[in-house]
Amino acid sequence: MDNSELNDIDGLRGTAEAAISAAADEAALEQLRVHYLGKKGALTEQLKRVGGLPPEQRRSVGQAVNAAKQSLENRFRERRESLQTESEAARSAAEVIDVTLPGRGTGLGGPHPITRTLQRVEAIFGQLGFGVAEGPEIEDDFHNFEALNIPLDHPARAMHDTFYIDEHTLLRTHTSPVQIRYMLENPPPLRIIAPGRVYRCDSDVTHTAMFHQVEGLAVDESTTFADLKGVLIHFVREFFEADLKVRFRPSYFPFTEPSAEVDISCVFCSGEGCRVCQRTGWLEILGCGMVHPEVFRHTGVDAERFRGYAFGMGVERLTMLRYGVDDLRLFFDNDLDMLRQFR
Ligand code: 2U9
Repeated sequence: MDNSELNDIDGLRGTAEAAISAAADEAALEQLRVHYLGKKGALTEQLKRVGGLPPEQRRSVGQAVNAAKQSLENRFRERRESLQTESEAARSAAEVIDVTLPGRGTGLGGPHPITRTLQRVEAIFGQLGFGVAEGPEIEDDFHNFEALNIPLDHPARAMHDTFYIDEHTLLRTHTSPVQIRYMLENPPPLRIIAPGRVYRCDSDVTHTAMFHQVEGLAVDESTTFADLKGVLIHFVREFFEADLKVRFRPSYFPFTEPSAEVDISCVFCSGEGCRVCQRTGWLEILGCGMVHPEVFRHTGVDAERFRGYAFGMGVERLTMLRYGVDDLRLFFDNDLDMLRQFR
């Protein structure tokens, strides 16, 4: 028997095995497979030649080619599997998350300055026994005006610059309708504050069409103007954390009688007189009074038996005075450099 055919096959197999072991990746391996085992591959060509050999050689050469083919196929499969394992390992090594690395920063936000003021006001009155009441921002004529002793022909209607939705429906111009609703549903004694958004069709440098108010209402059998003074003086000193002077000036509101406006000694110049207080030494910060009997009549409260006081203040103004913000519009621009200062 001629051994040269068998030697050729062994040689081919040896070269192929070395190349398989050296293949760097799956693509290179696939190229090798085509080269040796593909339709026109080296080993395939050998197999095709078997038929042309002398009969006594066919069997042994055929068996040798088939054995080589079988063995190379196994080598290819093993090498492919190990290359896949390697590349999988490399990929997961690259994806590893180092949980010990410092974080990127969480970008914590904070409450808006108006929210902070509302929280302070609610906390101070909360300690005095006032609950928080809320109501709709879209109101009707009765709750926003009529029940507050502001009839249709009252000049105060014009002062309110109302946004009307239709003849009887409007955006509330103050939070007073909240107290009206509360009195209609709850018998006295009562002590509530009503914080929230209000709307007036009026905007310039010192007015925005939407702003915030906190109003308060206390009704009991023996409530007096002296109680009102005590509560408000306590409130402003707590709110500004200063031993401010407070004065009550007679004023007029349709829903209170008597009525007063409250000034505090200027928080910027301690009453010396400066640009903010227009050299007066005083800053006006709220309005108040004893609930008008007409308001009690509209809400079913016995005005012979009960009396009450009420007050109202603008939240933007309180916030500007407490934090020294000199432009109202800064509250509504949502500029992060501004807001971050309140974190
Ligand atoms: C009821 C009865 C009486 C609420 C009051 C004021 C005085 C007042 C202004 C302050 C600045 C509004 O934000 S502002 O423009 N408010 O001066 N508010 S007494 O009186 C009421 C409320 C509800 C049932």
